[in-house]
Amino acid sequence: MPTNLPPEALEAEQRYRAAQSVAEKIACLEEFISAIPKHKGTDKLRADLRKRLSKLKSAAQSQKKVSRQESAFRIDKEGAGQVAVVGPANVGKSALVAALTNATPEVADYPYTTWTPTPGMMPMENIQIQLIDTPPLNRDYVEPELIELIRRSDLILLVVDLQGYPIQQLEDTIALLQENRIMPHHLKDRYTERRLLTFLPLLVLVNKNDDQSTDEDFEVLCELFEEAWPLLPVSATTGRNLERLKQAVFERLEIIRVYSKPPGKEPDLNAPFVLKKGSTVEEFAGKVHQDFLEQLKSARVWGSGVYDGQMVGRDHVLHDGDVVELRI
Ligand SMILES: Nc1nc2c(ncn2[C@@H]2O[C@H](COP(=O)(O)OP(=O)(O)O)[C@@H](O)[C@H]2O)c(=O)[nH]1
Ligand SMILES: [Mg+2]
Repeated sequence: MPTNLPPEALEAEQRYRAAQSVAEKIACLEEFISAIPKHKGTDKLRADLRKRLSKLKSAAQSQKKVSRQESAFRIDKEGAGQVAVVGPANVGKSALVAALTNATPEVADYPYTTWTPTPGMMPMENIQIQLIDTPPLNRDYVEPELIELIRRSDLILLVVDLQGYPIQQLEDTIALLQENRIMPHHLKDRYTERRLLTFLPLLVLVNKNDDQSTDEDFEVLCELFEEAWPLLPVSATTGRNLERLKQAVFERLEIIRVYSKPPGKEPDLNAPFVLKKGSTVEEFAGKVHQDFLEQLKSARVWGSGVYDGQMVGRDHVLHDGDVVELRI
């Protein structure tokens, strides 16, 4: 670095070196470059600094792209499944996510406490399922990013308030989802033209069923809706039926847990591999390791529908709780 730079250039250089953010660095570097006198002795320095400037600018560009992807509504899937907890305001979505997961979304008795989605992990026996607390779904304004979040999820938990207007809440929310081409999976047969539709399993949580005093209200709701919708009465406040809720979520995700057993050793029953229901030995092998998938010679299974340690082929269908020994 030539030492014969004018003081304003040296000052600009110092500011550039002290800059914290990329944007600040770019601004200071531009200032620094323009403060350097243009002559042969500074040609190389100016060329080097301009190169650095263009690198910084492209870094800033890609940072922008990344932050667009990192919208609060884009939540990476974690655990055995991603479950969107949706519904109108004040029905107890945040309270349920707080009661079931490690997350601490704000719960309050006025509407619109929740503006951005909050994910949390719900333990279910030996696996973890991701629940996402979401802002209220209502007709005044439907946030397109919220619809896309729901569309990407594996299961919808539609929450209604038994002490409020559960019938209306259920009908309105279903209508809103359907208008956005998100359809309950159990009604798939009704649709012949399915190309633009997303079918998702759905479970209705009838929240604020705190104790026996509201059971009758739930019975009424059942008479109206039981045939059309799977309803589960719960209470975030008293914890009523939350264990049943976890089981129901696991079942509706249609997943199975399969354990890998190294030859001559015991399987690790705390570390299941999670697969879609109906998965085969081959698909399990692919989950365990690419090498197993390619070089699988034989497999033995302990579990449902087989005798202990039975040899099976690649297309043998596995069940929840099966133990598999892969050999290559
Ligand atoms: N009695 C009763 N109140 C609840 C229950 N769950 C939530 N609440 C209350 O309902 C209000 C709204 O809850 P919140 O979780 O913020 O609703 P959200 O807008 O759907 O997220 C709060 O005052 C909660 O304390 C419940 O199971 N029983
Ligand atoms: Mg909320």
